[in-house]
Amino acid sequence: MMKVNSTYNNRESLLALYNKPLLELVFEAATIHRQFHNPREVQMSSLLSIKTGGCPEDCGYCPQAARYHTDVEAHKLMTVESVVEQAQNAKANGSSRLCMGAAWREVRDNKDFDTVVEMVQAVNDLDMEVCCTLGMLNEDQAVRLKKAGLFAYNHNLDSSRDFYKDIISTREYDDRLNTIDNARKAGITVCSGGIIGMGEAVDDRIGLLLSYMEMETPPDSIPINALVAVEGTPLEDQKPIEQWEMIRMVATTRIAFPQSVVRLSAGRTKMSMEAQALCFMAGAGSIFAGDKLLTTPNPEFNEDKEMFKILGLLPKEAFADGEKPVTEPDEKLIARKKQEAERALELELAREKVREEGFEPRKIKTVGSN
Ligand code: SAM
Ligand code: DTB
Ligand code: SF4
Repeated sequence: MMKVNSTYNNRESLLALYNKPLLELVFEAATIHRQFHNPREVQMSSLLSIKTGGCPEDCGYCPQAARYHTDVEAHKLMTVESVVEQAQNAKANGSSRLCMGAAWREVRDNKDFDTVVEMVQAVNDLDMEVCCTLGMLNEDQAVRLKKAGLFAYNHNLDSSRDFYKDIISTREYDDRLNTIDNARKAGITVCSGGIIGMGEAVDDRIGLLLSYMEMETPPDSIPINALVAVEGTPLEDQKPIEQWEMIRMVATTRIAFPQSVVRLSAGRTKMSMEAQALCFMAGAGSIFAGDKLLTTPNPEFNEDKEMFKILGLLPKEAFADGEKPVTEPDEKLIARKKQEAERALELELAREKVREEGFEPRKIKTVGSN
C-alpha cells in the first residue's frame, strides 16, 4: 500500500516538486497516476445545495455566510422528493456521485437531520455514491449517516493551519480535523481538500498537503478548488488564479497521495479545455458536473460530455473505489414516523367523531360567571 509517497513527505521536497518545470511535473504525476488508477476514467459527480445560505460562519470565500451581502438567496432544507428528482437527473446525465451540501456550522439532532438521513437512504437506493458536506459532525451523527448509506463525507481543511486563521475565525483547524476523524471512525470515506487563489503563498498549499500527510490515513478524495470570487465576500477582489497553478496543485497532490482520488473541483468555468486536459493528464480523477456547483455556475453537462468525447475520457461508474454501503433501518426515523402516523390517526378519529356527533362548542367559564 502506498497511500503517501515516501519520496515527497516533507516541506522541502514537496516545494521542490511543486516548482519543477511544469511538463516534468505533469509527466511524473501522469506516471504515478497510471500505476494506481485507470487514466481513461474520470468520475462525474454532481453537487446539490440542500440547504442554502444563512450560515453563521465567517469563511471569507463563502457566498453563503449570512454576514456577507451576496446575491445568494437563503432557502430552507429541500424535500426528499426534490432531492431524488435532482439525483435522478444527475445520474441520467452520467454522474455516479451526488454531494449534498448544507450551509450549516454543524449538524444538530433535529428533524432536519432526520430528513437528511432519509435523503442519504434514497440516493444510495439509486446506486449512486452519496457524499454529504454538512459542517461539523459528532461520532453518533457520523454513525447514523453511515448506517443510512453514506459513502463519503466532505470536510475541507481549505489551506495550511497558518493561513486558515486569515480566512475563518469562527472555528478552529482542529475542529475540522476532529470531524474528519469522526467520519473516518464511522467507516465513511473521507473527502477533504482545499482552495487555491485566496491570496495564500505556495508554502500554504504545501502546508495543506502536509496536514493530510500527518493523518493516520490520508483522505480517500482530495478536492482541489480554485476560488470562485463572489461579490459581497471579503475575497471578492482576488484575481483569478493562473491555470498553471491549478495544474501544479493537482499534479503535486497526485504524486503526494498516489491512491487518493484528486478532484478537479470549483473554478472550471475559468479554465480552458486544454488546461483541464493537463489536469486529467496530471491525475485528476473527477470533476463536478452540472451547471451549478452549490451556488455558483459550472460548465453544463453537454459541454463536459463534449470534452470527454474530445479527450477520450469515460465517466467512472459508482463504487469503483469501494463497496456500496448497506442501508440499515434508522431507529430514530422509524420512531418519528410511527409517532407521526399515530398522531394523524388520532386527528382523523377526532374529525370523524365530530362528523358523526356534531360539534358542540365548549362552554368557557369566564371570571364572575357561575
Ligand atoms: N458548511 C459546510 C462546511 O463548510 O463544511 C459545507 C458546505 S461548504 C460550502 C463546502 C466547501 O465549499 C467549503 O469547505 C469550501 O472549501 C468550498 N467553497 C465554498 N465557497 C467556495 C468558493 N467561493 N470557491 C471555492 N470553494 C468554495
Ligand atoms: C468542494 O471541495 N468543493 C465543492 C464541494 N466540495 C462541496 C463546493 C464548491 C463550492 C463553490 C462555491 C459555490 O458554488 O457556492
Ligand atoms: Fe458556512 Fe460552509 Fe460557507 Fe463556511 S463554507 S460559511 S461553514 S456554508
